[in-house]
Amino acid sequence: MADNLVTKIFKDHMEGGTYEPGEEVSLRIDQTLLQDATGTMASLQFERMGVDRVQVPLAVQYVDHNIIQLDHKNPDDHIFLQAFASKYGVYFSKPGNGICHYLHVERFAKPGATLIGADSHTTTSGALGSIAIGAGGLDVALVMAGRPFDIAVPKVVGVELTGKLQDWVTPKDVILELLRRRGVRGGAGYVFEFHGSGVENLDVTARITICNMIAELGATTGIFPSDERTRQWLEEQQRPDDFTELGADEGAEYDEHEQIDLSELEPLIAKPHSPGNVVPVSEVAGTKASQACLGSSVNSGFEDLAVAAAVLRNESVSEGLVMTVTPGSRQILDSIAQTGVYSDLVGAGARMLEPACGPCVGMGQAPPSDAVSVRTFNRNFPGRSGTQTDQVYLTSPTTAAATALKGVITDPRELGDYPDLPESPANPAVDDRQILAPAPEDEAGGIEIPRGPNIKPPPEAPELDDNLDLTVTIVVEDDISTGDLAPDGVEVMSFRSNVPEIAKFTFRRFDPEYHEKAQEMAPGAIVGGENYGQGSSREHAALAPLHLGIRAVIAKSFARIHRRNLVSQGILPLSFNDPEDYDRCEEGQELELPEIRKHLENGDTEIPAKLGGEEITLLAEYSQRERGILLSGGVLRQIRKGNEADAPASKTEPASTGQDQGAGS
Ligand code: MIC
Repeated sequence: MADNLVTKIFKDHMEGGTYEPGEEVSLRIDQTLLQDATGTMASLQFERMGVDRVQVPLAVQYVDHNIIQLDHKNPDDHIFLQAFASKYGVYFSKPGNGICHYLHVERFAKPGATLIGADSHTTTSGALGSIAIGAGGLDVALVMAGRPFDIAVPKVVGVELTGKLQDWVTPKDVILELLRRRGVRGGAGYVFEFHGSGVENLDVTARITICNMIAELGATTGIFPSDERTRQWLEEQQRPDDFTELGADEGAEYDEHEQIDLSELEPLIAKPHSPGNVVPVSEVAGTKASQACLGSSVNSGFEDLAVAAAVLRNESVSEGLVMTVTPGSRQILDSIAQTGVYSDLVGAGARMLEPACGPCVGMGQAPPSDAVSVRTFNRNFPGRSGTQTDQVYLTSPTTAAATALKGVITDPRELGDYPDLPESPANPAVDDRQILAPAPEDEAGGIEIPRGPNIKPPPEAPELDDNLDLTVTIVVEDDISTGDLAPDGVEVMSFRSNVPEIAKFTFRRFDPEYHEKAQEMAPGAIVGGENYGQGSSREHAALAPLHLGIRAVIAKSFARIHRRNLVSQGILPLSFNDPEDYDRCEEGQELELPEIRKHLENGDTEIPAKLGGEEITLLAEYSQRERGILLSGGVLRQIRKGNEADAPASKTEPASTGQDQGAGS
């Protein structure tokens, strides 16, 4: 049978289950990735699992998200993470070394490998032919402790690429085109596999851009075949042995199809406040912009920065605009320095930032109130930039550079002839000295892990009660992002290792006093619309509500990673049987879930509930594994129960490989 690439890699890594779309399978994982903003909670949870050393072939901890170091909080987190990594067998990439996604593709990703990372843009490594999936920190910690990753088999969309991009049109326009067609909910439950004659016209930097932002479709991940471009990249990265040619079998089938003729694309832009709000640049051309930000989590590769530098060479950024440039890694910074790209950008007046996520997650460079900021980043959710009244547009490096030059949003094709670009150095400066290897196992026991005063233990849910009597604490709209639950920006992100503090910012966009109200109403429920919890993987978006006493979230539909995080933390994600019941929900209403424990134990999918005294039906569509976790009150409590049950035989036995144990499994 002719398999597509996704199926091949899944089958090659399956340790249990049946390969049928929608059915859960257990995948063996080759690599894990943590970054600092998700890594502290994941590490604290890993410590509770009682494992001496990571059980996965490669685990990496990057420090890239919060390196503002406003006070002791971030640096305390960094030294905690460094010591943790050394003790437990994790590679540690120091702050300033680069953004996890770029670094992972440069130094570690491999064709045919599986990677689970506590960051939704882990998908970036699909550029090298890995199955790379974003997950919550606790899920990554479980994999680090030696468990497989349980996931419902996704459907595969085959995206056939033909032709070649025209001058000024870029790989960013390819992913924006997919977002224009399908929107931010259009990828849920799918992996996007790119194939066809146009693939060879996209280099690895281009593939990085597309795979990074596939997360914006709500997709499980995206993947390119491993071909001659991949071989070249791995050779330049001095990792030729990591290359294997990999692709779909001749005549492979896909569940759905998309076709993109690269030569027909035009420059595109996502308007505020959603990556799915895509229009041709020409439609908004002429809009005055105050800021142009290039690079960061996506579009910070050598080719991205080189084209912007060529546009700005011997020119100056517009008087009314500030431009920032963030290279993706130390290696890219070195390449742009060697080739004159750096000096062209500096000469034009761009502000050069260090290789880190930076403004992409609101870590500095917030735009002025109500101002238009044109960014090559991946998300423009309201307030993510740090300014509550921001107007953020997402676009390509060529459109951002043209805009920086003119001061108004500009279709880059208006600039005329395409400039000459410097060649990327054939041998970039590969230097792993800032990626620290862990201590040898026999020395690890003596390592003390420093814990600054801002590092607090993560909360845990209680075991599920027989009945739940809750109060609806808030009713929110469609497409709530995890940034609404645990906001971005310097102030809030410095509390990523302190759930009680970060919980004070939950839903502040709608109600700055929400945290107090929720605690008064506890135990509580949240009511949401479609795609609840879209965006990031941050499990703080589940941990903060948990701390505030939330026991259930009822929504029309959930974003994949956030739904999984709710389950892992013992919060019930429920959906409406009749979506019109959403309209009857009001803050302060009572929500009764009688005999909820029994319903979960029985495997019932339709749950009777009372909302404000009226009977409604809710859907509890869980796998057996998920029921076990929810009954136990979250994964950690479930593991402890399992360990206690095993205690006479092996008291210190860690969470070993195998399915989660629990009442339902
Ligand atoms: C993002 O782009 O939203 C982030 C910040 O990288 C998050 C991770 C986090 O919130 O720590 C993500 O994508 O998962």
